[in-house]
Amino acid sequence: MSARLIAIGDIHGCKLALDRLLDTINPSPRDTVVTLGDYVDRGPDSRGVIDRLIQLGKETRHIALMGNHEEMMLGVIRKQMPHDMWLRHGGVETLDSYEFRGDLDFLPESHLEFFESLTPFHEESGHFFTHAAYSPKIPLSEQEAEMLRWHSLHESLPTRHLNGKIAVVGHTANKNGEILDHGHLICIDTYCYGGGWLTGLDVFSGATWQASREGKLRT
Ligand SMILES: [Mn+2]
Repeated sequence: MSARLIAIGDIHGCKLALDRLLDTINPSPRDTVVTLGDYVDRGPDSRGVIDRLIQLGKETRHIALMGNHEEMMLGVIRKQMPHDMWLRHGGVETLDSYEFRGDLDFLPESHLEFFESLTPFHEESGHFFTHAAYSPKIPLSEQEAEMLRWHSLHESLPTRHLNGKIAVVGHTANKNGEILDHGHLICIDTYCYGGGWLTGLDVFSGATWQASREGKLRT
């Protein structure tokens, strides 16, 4: 089997969905899996999701992007941001999953290492990957965090990036559960925590996999 380049959308604590998706995709050491960020918050088991992603890095080549939710959480842990915005956006569920008792030091060392290793974008062959969006006329290495991690496609849809490659992003939830494909830009946030699906996409073959928050595969 030839190596695959697989993107996985916004997980948001949906561990059962992630388990089912990875069991089905069954990535090999020769495959690459790019997770697009927003691993934590809103869903029930952020801690379990991070455990599984750390394990994934031992099974395949795993590229883990940072989402705006990891940015918020790290901002609070590093005391660089007030906590209220994070808590309003699902941080309470993350703290519950870590059995938070009031100490900001709640992350296990391996998890802190994982969060600190997250990357802002990934570029490979004819594709590039960001959490949310990008500025089409600015090189990827010079993009603002605001565009990479916060920009909603409902506000505006970027035109093709100057690198000519196809963008694969998450962040803007497609609440109907379907992948949004504009040709030059594909959004695979299909609203898993809210009743849609967690989506995996092999960008070379176009193969897709989807699993629900309860861990049921879409057939
Ligand atoms: Mn997001």
